[in-house]
Parts: sequence; structure tokens; C-alpha cells
Amino acid sequence: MREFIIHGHPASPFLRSVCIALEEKGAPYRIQQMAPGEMRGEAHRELHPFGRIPVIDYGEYRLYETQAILRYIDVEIPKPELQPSDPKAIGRMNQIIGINDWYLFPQVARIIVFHRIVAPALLGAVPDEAAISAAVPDAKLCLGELNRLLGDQRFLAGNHLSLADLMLAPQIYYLAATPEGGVILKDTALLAWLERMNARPSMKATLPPPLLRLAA
Ligand SMILES: N[C@@H](CCC(=O)N[C@@H](CS)C(=O)NCC(=O)O)C(=O)O
Repeated sequence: MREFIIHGHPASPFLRSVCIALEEKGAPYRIQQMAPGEMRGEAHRELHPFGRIPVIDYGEYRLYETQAILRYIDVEIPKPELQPSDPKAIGRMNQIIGINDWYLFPQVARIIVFHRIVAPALLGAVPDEAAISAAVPDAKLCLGELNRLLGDQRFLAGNHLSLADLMLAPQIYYLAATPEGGVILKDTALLAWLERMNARPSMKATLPPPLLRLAA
């Protein structure tokens, strides 16, 4: 099997989702690390015109946008399947991925995780407490809704691992490590789900760099 090349930084939860997918599939990959100073530079824009990470190369094929990458990997390497066949479970999986991309990451993780964990660890910055406090209501809304959708199921879209779990686990891993996320997640089914996810070999093999792991 050819090796997947993943461009980005291993601190990125989106990049981790791709790594988890490849670990679950048993597919070879390597991270082509981009230094924080290279982000949004000319070389980065050539890979990803919007200046985000991750981007993958598989032979001559290049792709960005994490949910597109995950769906591609799941059909390029069919086993084990990471997308359900039941229509309602497909709907739920896609809904949860949408919640991540539209609400959880931009309104919550990008603020709370960035100011609490990433900026102090990588940039030596002091957390912006006002920005963090302003994001707490959205954190309650997003995590509360994900907890409701999970209900008593084993995984987010039902009783089988799916792309929804792969997309959300790296984001909630970081959020759970913040004081704000810790309070919101305390004693929830979502936290128990995260603990089950954290125990998977694919999650253990893709932990963030030690500096961020300590912070988290
Ligand atoms: N929609 C993109 C979002 C990816 C994203 O925002 N990644 C973050 C890192 S976790 C990033 O590139 N941040 C750089 C920036 O915002 O300048 C995807 O799904 O891949």
C-alpha cells in the first residue's frame, strides 16, 4: 500500500482525525510537518489556498478539507468500514460532523482550546480570559447537544465506530482538558465516550506532541 503524506502540524485536531482514520485502516502514513511560522505562507497556500491544515497527498492525488479526506480514505481503503449503511445512522454521522465544522470548532474549540492550551504551549501567550468566557455558552450548547445525540449509544452515530467519532474525539480531547470543558463534561455520557475513544490504539498512537499533551 502506498504511503499517505499528511501536511500540517501534529497539534491540529483535524490532522489527528486523519491520522486516526489511517491507524484504524492500518494504512501507512507520515506527517510532513509545517512549522507554525510557515502557516499561511506562499508554500502553504499552494497546498491549501485557504491556509488551513491538514492536506493529504496520496500518490499524485491531493486533497484538503478533513471531512472530504476522511470520506475519501474510507472508500479508498474499504476495510474496516467507517461509515454506516443504515440511512438514519448516516444522517446522524453527517449531522455530527456538521456540528463540529460549523459550531464546535469555530465557536468553541478555536477559542477555548486555542487560548487555554495551544497559544500558551506553542506561542508562550497568556490566555485571553474574556474571549474564553464569551465562548462558554456555545461550549455548553455544543457539548450538551452532542451528549444528547449520543444518548446511551456506544458511538456517536450508533453502535459502530464512524467518521463522526474520528472527527469529534480529537476536538473533545482538548476541550476536556480545559477547566471550562472539564466542568461542562463532568459525569456526562460524552465524557465516558471520550474515555472509550482514548483507550483505542488509534487514539493512543496519535497523541498530540508532548508539550500539548502535558497542557491537555
Ligand atoms: N475546514 C477545515 C478546517 C481545518 C482547520 O481549521 N485547521 C486548523 C488547525 S486545527 C487550521 O488550519 N488553522 C490555521 C488558521 O486558522 O490559520 C478542515 O476541515 O480541514
